[in-house]
Amino acid sequence: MTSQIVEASSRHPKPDRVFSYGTAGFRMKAVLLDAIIFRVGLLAALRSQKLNGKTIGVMITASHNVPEDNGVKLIDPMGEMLEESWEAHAATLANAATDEDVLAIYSHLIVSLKINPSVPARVIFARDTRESGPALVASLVDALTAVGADFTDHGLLTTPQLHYFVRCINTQNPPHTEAYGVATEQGYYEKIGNAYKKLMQGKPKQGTVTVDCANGIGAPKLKGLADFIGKDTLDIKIINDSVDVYSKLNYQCGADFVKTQQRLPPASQVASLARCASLDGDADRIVYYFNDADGIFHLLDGDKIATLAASFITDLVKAVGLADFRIGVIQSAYANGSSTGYITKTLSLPVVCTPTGVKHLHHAATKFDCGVYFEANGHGTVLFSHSAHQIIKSHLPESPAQATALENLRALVDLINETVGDALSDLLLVEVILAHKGWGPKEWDSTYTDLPNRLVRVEVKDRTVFKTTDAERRLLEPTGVQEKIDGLVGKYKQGRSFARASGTEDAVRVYSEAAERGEAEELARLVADIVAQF
Ligand code: G16
Repeated sequence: MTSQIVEASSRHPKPDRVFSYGTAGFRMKAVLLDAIIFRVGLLAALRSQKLNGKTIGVMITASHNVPEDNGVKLIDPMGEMLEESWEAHAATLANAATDEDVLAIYSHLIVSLKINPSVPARVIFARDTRESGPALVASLVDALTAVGADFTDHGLLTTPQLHYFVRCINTQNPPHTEAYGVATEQGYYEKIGNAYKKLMQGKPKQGTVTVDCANGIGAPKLKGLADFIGKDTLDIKIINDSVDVYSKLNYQCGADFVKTQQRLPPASQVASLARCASLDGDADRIVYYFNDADGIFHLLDGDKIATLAASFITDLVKAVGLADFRIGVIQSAYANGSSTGYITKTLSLPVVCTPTGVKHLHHAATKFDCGVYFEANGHGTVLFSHSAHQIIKSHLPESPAQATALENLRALVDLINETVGDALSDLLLVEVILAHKGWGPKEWDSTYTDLPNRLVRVEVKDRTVFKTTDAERRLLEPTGVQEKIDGLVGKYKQGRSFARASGTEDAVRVYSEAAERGEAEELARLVADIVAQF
């Protein structure tokens, strides 16, 4: 096998640069990725062998990035992101200078991680709709073939669908007692679609929801889900579904566009107060929004989804009669200050702040019976702990009202994709909650008022010089920069601002909020000016 690895590796020469495993795996211009994908294939096989042949997922996507980019993320057996300690192994392999070095590092990992190379490796993979996808799949297959791994190509899937498949496969046999579902697209549609139908029984129609699919993989998959559910229960209009025109992916549309531009995607033609939502390129993020009667745009972002879900679950758990059930909300530094205040003061729930990246939020959410985690950009889900699952499954209701609430809670657990943020599952979750509360987007929006905020992308010479602390809310380096930001922030009422290097794009992100829109804009501009000097 050793000669196969060197020979196969020689077909995937490494460009002369340093690669790092970022917020969501490796992500860059697709033309640079061939060698990385090959080496990630080697690592996926090792990861599976280390975990005794459990199935590992490899998703080829660059999510919200521009069409010319691509990327790769690894999925661990329960559908969660790759364990953090292995990110360093991924980076070491990715940066091996020669084909012989690739083999040497691969062999070293077998020894140092005590991997039994005779254990069969099992890997499944999928990709989003990008033009560069098929060639990168070929690089991955080359690696998996070289090491004799057992693999399945699932073609085009959303990222969360692949996460779901991985968990289904790894939980289908004993000793697992909680099979997650059937590892097919039909199985996915049935699990979340049936749960949605159950939760919508007897609820009045809410009018059409218009969903912008960012011209990505979410479009055909949402159509599949909507067809399964049926028009009578899910009244949906899909826009931006041109998956065959590669250049349109995420262009003037999608969750990232709407969140950063704070306006409707141009293709969206909707009446005032109509519910709208946007997915991103691999359908793991969603934001809602609407135009009010005066034509003013209102964003219902990840914070608003988190607060909606947390308040609904709190009420449902009370209605079921579950005592001592700990619900918590996990956010990142981008969470609007008003949302954090609303969660702690109005909902009386604890809030945890972690660095950016769902891998961090997901981990923190596991510490609660029910952890609701969302990044403001719309990436998130809800987790129920193992014991919460058991309690919900075995609880005996003491009244008809408790029995109904319990049925709803059980259906809600099925509706939610607990492996990772899933725009399709989150869309149905929001639709269910609004229907149960009898709310339109205006009522939802009025729960609290966001502080005016601004998110700016700043291109710099070298983003790696920006080092942060305190869940990325403060800069340690370059020296002196944080003091300058503090000096500016102090001048604005309710001012807050931070800068951090993106882990998915070659840029630094600056976030600011303040009591007045003009002030939030000005603060962001001034901080961006400081950052741009590096
Ligand atoms: C990825 C991560 C998210 C993160 C986003 C932006 O999203 O999964 O957790 O918020 O990148 O990260 P950064 O600010 O470091 O660029 P996606 O949807 O692009 O996979």
